[in-house]
Amino acid sequence: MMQIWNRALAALALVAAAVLASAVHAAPAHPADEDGYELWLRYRPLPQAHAPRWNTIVFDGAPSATVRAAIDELRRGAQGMTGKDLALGTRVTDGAVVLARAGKLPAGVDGAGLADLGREGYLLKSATVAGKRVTVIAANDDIGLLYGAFGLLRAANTGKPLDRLDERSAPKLQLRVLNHWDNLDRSVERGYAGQSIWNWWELPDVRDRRYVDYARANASLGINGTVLNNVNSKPEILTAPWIAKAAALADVLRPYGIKVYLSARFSTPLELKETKTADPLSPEVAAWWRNKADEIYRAIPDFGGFLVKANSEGQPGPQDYHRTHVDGANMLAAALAPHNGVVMWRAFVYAAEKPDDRAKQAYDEFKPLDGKFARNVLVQVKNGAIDFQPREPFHPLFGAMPATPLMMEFQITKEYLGFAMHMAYLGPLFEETLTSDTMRQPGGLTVAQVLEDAAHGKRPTGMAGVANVGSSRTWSGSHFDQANWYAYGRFAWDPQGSARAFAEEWATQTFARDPKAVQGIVDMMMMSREAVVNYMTPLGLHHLMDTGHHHGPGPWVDNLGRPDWNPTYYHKADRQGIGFDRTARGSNALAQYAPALAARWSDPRTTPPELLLWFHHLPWDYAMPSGRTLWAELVGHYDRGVAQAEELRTRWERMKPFVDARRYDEVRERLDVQVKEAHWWRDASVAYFQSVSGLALPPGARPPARSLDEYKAIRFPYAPGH
Ligand code: BDP
Repeated sequence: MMQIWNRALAALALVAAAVLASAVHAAPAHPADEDGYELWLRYRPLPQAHAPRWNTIVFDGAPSATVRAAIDELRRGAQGMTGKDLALGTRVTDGAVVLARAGKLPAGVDGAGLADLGREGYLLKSATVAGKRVTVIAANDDIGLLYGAFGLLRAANTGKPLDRLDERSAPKLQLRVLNHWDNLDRSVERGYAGQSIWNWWELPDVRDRRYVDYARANASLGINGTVLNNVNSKPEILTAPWIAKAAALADVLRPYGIKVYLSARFSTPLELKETKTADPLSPEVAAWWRNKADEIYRAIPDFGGFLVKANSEGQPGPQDYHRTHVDGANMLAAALAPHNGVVMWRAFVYAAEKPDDRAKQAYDEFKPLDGKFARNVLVQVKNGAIDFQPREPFHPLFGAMPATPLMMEFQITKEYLGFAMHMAYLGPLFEETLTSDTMRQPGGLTVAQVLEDAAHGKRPTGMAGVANVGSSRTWSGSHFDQANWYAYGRFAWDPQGSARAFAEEWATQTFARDPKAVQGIVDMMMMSREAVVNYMTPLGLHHLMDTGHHHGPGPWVDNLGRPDWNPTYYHKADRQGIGFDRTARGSNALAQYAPALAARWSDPRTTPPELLLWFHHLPWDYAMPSGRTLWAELVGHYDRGVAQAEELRTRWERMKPFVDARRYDEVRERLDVQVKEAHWWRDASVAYFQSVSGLALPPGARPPARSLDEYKAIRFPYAPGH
């Protein structure tokens, strides 16, 4: 009996083994689990046909730390993509990657145009040198070689033909900067990715290896500056212990071409009790800042400069002494000028005491100051006139201060677009702003052109992005939020780039090279921001988020200390209609735009529907181009947003075969949250606007799941980032 059993079991085991074996052969190899730490710098094996045939890295001379970083990255990339290490050499062989500074190009390699590419630009060329097939990375400076190395790895990683390379690239903006809103206690204002990556307590002695990976990621995009601390700054950051900490970070970041900047609190000397005032015109104060700058530059010889939030949201500034932004900025600029440092002076100012439309205040304060700032001051302007909303028209200051360098400020961390929980690829938002025509010049003048300042080549240019980087293993709090860091960096390099192209690069490098996967993921990314606009703030509505933490809907909030913090201030919904009248009949914010544009947007019929309620207060039964009433259209947008969130989840399910189980599940979990919260946003908003309009729901529209009072009662006492 026993034997029979044994034989039966053995036979069963054989069958099972055979089934298992065939299953193993039949199933596609599923990618191994990943945690996202490698970002887009994943160098996975390439199929033979596309794999680079590199075997040596040739560099003539003693490599600097920057060249060593380039060599290390090329070796890392080659190892990952081909399984082979690259030898270092000085003689050109078949399959060599030649790193060459201008003047040291191998004979026969055409370096035409290199001189025009500046310090940071590079050429990538397939060439034949002394009968050997080589790949040349050429640049005027070592940092260009590092950027070129990353460019070459990106080309390989995204399947570009490597035997016909002929690429030239140079950044169109000079300062490409991340703004960390990181506090000295390691919390992060509007941070949804854990703590600050700067471990201030352990610095300067302990230098987390992660700082190097941060530097690599930024250098791979061409980001060349980082403001280490929050714009809501503390005086201590400018004291000796913190300067030493910043200097340690600067040492780590320097080989990667990244300069360190600090946010300076305007009242620092006064608060440290080292002066009796912070008045920018006081000689004592100016001398204090000069000495401070000298002290910083002794520790950090290539220190970038100061970012300043002054007279904004309660921060101190020159106006406390009846001085102007120019007085304040130029005083700091004078302290930095001997060291070639810059001041990035923020135009994000508004005051509750002013009864005027908040959207107008930055323009009103800054436009008259055009041309008065010192040469090393950039005025840093948010993309829109309110505050990083899911959609805003471009800020009217762009194009309106032709004699002042304007620097763009985007927010990469998604304070108003679902934190790190909702998928919202910001590429289309960046692109929409950058391609907007300010109409300030015959033939057009886009925001990107204003930033590039083509007409005045000699002045500094730049772009800032409020970072979404933290201590989270994924860096950005979620896998897809990494794409926003990526796209920001690529747009800072080329403000005329394309959101879709950047998404394709990112998805290919980050997730999978299969064209079906890339197409599927990119399509999701490209629809995701509009989905958020639809279920949060459609048709030009804005700032409807709940108080303080800005998580979830709060269109009913009307009890805050300042009127311009209340959502009711922004939507102005009543029994008759909805929207902010910014035409001549209302706040006339439209007059801040070029006349031709103001004329176009002053008529609701010629205002793009996506900006309609930003500029117009309209009756609920206003007839939309679709033939529906405004009310029906509004509810329709909320419904579409919910459907799009659901669509994102369905599309992700189709990506399952292409993505490792861990990242698949982690994204999927968040998409479940997004669907749930899209419903919440839609239902709470519809319930509220219905209570105001008193209108019945359009035919077929689903009634909100809960009562308005239930939505109003929801609280989030420990929401992150606040
Ligand atoms: C708002 C944020 C606030 C920032 C402010 C700013 O809610 O935390 O301090 O912008 O940019 O969006 O200064």
